[in-house]
Formats: sequence, structure tokens, C-alpha cells
Amino acid sequence: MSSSRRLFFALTLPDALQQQVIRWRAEAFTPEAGRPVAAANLHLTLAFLGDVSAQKETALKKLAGRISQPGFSMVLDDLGHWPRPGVVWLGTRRAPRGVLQLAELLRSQAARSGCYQSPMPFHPHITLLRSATQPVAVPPATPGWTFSADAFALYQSVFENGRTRYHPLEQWPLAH
Ligand code: 2AM
Repeated sequence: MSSSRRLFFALTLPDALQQQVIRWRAEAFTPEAGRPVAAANLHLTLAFLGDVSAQKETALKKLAGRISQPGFSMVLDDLGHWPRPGVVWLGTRRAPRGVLQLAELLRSQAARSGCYQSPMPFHPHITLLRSATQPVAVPPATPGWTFSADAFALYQSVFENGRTRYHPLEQWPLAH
């Protein structure tokens, strides 16, 4: 019997940066602003795949393994609030070409493999708060962390015991 899993490609935040972000977040937002994403769940989605069969997952992993791209760095100097999905996010004012190229490639491979891709333009972001549907006082600036990406990963989204967790399934290096 074949089963499907809910998958996405993403950049992993290094542990130290996850900790810095959650410490800052606790000061920067009131508890009413939204529901904080757990430190271990902080990531930057490159391509959302939805529910994927085992066969399609194997094909997508093979395609991902053929990607040869240099790593890149980005300054996390942007913040925003999308009231409709109820998301407060951390991002960058100047997305490096590397992140746009990698996302474009993964998204076009996903589309060609039959995974629906949103027509909305890719906006690289790290979701900080969810259920943020009311107006939120967004701080004027971030500490301006630098995030260096030297790999990307395929994640499974698992909902168990009332919470969502993201499990890395496989990781591929970005060349130096
Ligand atoms: P979000 O953080 O902006 O909600 C796992 O759910 C990841 O995939 C999250 O980063 C989420 O983005 C993204 N995601 C979930 N559903 C999506 C969809 N339908 N289209 C694009 N991205 C989605």
C-alpha cells in the first residue's frame, strides 16, 4: 500500500540562530500578537509540495540531488505581518540571487512532478508567529542577523499530539 506524506523543501536555521531569534521574539512581541513557532520548527520554505506519494517523493529527491548551486548568505533585516494567513514573518530586504534560483528550480521541478504551486510570487520568509489575525505592532527593525545557507533539506510536516513538527528527511549541500 502506498502512503503519502506532507512535504516541503526548506532551508534550516542553524540552532544558534534559532535560539537568538526566539529570545529576541519574546521581547519584540506581546503574547497576544500570535502563537510562537517552536524554535526547532523555524525554517525558510523554498517549495511547498503538499501530500506526496512515495513514488513521487523518490523522484523529487532524485531531482533535488542533481542540483548544483553555490551557498549564499542573507541578512534577516525585514519583518512583516500577513493578516489573512495570520503570519508574522522574518525576511530580507535584498533576497540573494541564490535563494531565488534555488526556490525557482525546486518549485518548477515540483510543478512538473504534479505538485500544485501557488501562483503567488515567492517571498522568502521565516514564520515567527501563527494565528496572528488581529493587527500586530511589528517592531521597526530586527537585529539584522546574517543567515548563511550551505544546504537545503526535504521536510515532512507531521501533526501529532495536537502539534505540528517538521522532520528533516534528507539534506543536500550547496557547493562552496
Ligand atoms: P508559512 O510558514 O508561510 O505558513 C510547512 O507548512 C511550510 O510550508 C510553511 O513554511 C508554510 O509557509 C509552507 N506552506 C504551507 N502551506 C502552503 C501552501 N499551500 N503554499 C505555499 N506554502 C505553504
